[in-house]
Amino acid sequence: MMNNYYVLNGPNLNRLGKREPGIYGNETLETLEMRLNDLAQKHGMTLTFKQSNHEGDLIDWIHEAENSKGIIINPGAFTHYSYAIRDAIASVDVPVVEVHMSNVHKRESFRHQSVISPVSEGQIVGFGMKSYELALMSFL
Ligand code: DHK
Repeated sequence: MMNNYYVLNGPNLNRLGKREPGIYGNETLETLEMRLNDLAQKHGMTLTFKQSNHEGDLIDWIHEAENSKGIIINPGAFTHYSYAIRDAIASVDVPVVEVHMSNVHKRESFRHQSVISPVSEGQIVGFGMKSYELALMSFL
């Protein structure tokens, strides 16, 4: 696949729609994937979607994405402390954009730190599902 990008979602993002709707909204992960597919199609991009609640799965998919054009990742709470995910990103030569639905800087102080940002092209936070669409657009 020539113009393929990975969209990786970490722990608890399978709960979108049910999980803390005041923070994460009412829409599901399936809706997010449909929205992103629509946008990708308009720009001749294809997407590979993955979600896991397990750190090792995310690491394996980062390695697997090494031949893709880019990775959009929301590592969930792993963002704040997973050196293993950070090192997996550093181990592949693929641009990575970190996204968060909520504005992590407005929330608890443990969410203010990202160990992922130093190995990412950029970080988009606070725009709900639009954070992912903006991340996809950053690859144009
Ligand atoms: C998602 C999570 O699961 C949290 O652990 C992060 C992020 C924030 C989000 O806003 O998408 O702290």
